[in-house]
Amino acid sequence: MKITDIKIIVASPGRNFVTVKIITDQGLYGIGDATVNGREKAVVAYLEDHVVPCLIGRDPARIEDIWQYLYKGAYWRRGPITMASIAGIDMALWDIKAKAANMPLYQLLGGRSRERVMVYKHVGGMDIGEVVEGVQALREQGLDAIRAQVSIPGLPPIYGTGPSTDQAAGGMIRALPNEEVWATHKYLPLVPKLFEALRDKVGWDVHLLHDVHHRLTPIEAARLGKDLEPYRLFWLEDAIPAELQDGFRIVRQHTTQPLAVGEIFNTVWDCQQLISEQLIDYIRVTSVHAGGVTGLKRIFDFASIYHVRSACHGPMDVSPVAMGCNIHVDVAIPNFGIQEFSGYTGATHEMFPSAWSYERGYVQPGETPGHGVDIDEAVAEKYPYSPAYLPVARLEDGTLTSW
Ligand code: GCO
Ligand code: MG
Repeated sequence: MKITDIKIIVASPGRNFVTVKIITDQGLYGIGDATVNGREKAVVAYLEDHVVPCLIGRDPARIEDIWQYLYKGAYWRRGPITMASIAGIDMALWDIKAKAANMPLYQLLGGRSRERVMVYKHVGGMDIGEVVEGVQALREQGLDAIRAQVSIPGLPPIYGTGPSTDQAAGGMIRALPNEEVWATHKYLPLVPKLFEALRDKVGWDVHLLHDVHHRLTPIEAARLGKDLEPYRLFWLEDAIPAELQDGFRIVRQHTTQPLAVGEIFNTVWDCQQLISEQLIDYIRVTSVHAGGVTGLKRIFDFASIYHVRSACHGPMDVSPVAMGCNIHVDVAIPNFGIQEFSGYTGATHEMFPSAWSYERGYVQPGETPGHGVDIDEAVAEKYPYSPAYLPVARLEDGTLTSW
C-alpha cells in the first residue's frame, strides 16, 4: 500500500478544527486531528509545507517509522505545532491500519481492559448556587464525575465559569483574545466554600473535580489543596503552571489532594519527572497534542510503571477524531483513570460522523473498523475557518498573568 495524497481540511463548526485525510492507492483512507486551539494555521503550514511532501509514496503500514521520521528527522523536536502535526498523521495511519485489519482500533492496542469509560463533564456558574444547580442537573443525567468552576464575585466572568465565556457558545468568542481579570486572594477562600456546598447538596457518591488553569504559585496551590481536603476531590487540575515541574513537589509536600496536569504537554519528556517522582496522580495528555495514538500510548505505558493514571484532555477543541482515538486508548490501557468530555455542537457532530458514543456519563469506542470517525467534507465547506483565540488574563493592576 502507498500514500497517494494527504488533504488538510480546516473548518469551524463551532470551533476551528484542522483535520488530516491520508489517501492510499488501495482506496483506504484514514483521518487524523491536528488542531492547536488558536494556532490552527501554523499547523496547516507545518503539515502542507514540511510534512505532506515527505510522505507521498510511503507505506502507510510503517506507523512507528513514520513517527520517528517526523520526530527525529525534523531535528527541531517537540513543541505543540510539531507534535500536533505528527499526531494528525499518526491517527490517520492507525485508522488505515485498523481498517485494513477490519478491526476497531482498540483491538490493535491489546483489546478491551474495561467494559466502559467514565467521563467527566463541566459545570460553571456565576455563583455557588448556580454551580450547585448545574451539578445536580448533570447528576440527574447520569454523570458520576463532574468538574465545578465558579466565577469570583466582584470580578467579570472568567473562562469556564460564566455566560460571557460559555464553552457551549464556543468559549473563545472573540477574533482577538478577550482580556480577563484575575485576583488570587479573592479566589482562594471561595473554592472551598463551593465544594462544601456541593458535598452538602450532592453528597459523597459523586467524583468532584476542579481546574485551577495554572493560576497559582506552588505555596498558594498547597494552601488550596489543604483547604479542599475535607471535600475529597477526585483531583485538583493544573494547580500551578505546568512547566514548573519542581513546584509540584512543594504542592505534594503539603496536601493529600490528588493532582492532575498535562493538557499542554506534548511528549513523555515533558512529564517524565512528574511521573517518575510520583508528583502527580493523573496525566492529562491527549492524542492530538501528544503525538497521536503512538505518542499517547507511550506516555500512558510509562505512567503505568509508576501507577499514575490516564485522564485524556477532551474539551470541545479536541476534535471528535482525537476523542475517538482517546476512547480506543482509554478502553485498552491498564492504567485508565478518567476521560474529559465536554461535548460538541450539533454542527461538529454533523461534520464528523463518529462510531464512538456517549451515554449517561460513559463512552464507548464503537466496533467500526478503524478509529471510527470520518469527516464529511461537504459539511466542512459550510463552516469556513474563523479566527478565534483563548482569553488572556491580567491581575487587577494590569499585569499579565498565567491562566
Ligand atoms: C480543560 C482545559 C480547556 C483548555 C482548552 C485550551 O481542562 O478542558 O483547561 O478548557 O483551556 O482546551 O484550548
Ligand atoms: Mg484544564
